[in-house]
Amino acid sequence: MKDQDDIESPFIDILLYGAKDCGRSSFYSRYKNSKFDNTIPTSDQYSFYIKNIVIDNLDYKIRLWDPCIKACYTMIPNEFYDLKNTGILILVDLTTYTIYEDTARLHQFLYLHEKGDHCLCFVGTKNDLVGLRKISSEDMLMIAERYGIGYMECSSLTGFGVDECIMFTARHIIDKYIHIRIL
Ligand SMILES: Nc1nc2c(ncn2[C@@H]2O[C@H](COP(=O)(O)OP(=O)(O)OP(=O)(O)O)[C@@H](O)[C@H]2O)c(=O)[nH]1
Ligand SMILES: [Mg+2]
Repeated sequence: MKDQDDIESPFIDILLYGAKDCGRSSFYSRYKNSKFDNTIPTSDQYSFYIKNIVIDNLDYKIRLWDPCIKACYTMIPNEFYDLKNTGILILVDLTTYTIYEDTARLHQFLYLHEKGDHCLCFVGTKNDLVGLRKISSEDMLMIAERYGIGYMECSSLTGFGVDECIMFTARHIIDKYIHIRIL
């Protein structure tokens, strides 16, 4: 029988979703390397990065996914759907009107996923670009409320909010899926 120390820490899988240039790879790189890289090319294949974290004295492995962009939207790898403890961060570039222009695709995406087994959260990106901002926090909060999911903001350039988005989602996943299985 395995003793407590041998039990492998569970994976928490978090995928970054969003339109081209919404800032997925910069978010990924900030979380991975704790710095901003403005030389990242368009993602043509998916990457993932694993970080060990401790939440409430328990060990977990965060696996962050940066999927590739196909045509003009994120292509979610099939492998992701076979996983158990998953969350999807829907990245919205606050310096464009994409969220208003692409509502059909967003509706379809949320329709496919809201009743699925993923925790969802909107994340407004590039919030350091105050002068270029097109969408206010209030507008984003209203959109998120309409869909019944959470909203956070971040900047991969300054680092503001990036770790918090991951921790918030990880806690949500732990409460929703992992605790339920343990009980
Ligand atoms: N000022 C600022 N620029 C950002 C931020 N995040 C990303 N960018 C810039 O926005 C552009 C797109 O960022 P990426 O991280 O490559 O976006 P992506 O969603 O991975 O793009 P694709 O893979 O091409 O779809 C790049 O020029 C980044 O330097 C941010 O937080 N602040
Ligand atoms: Mg990319």
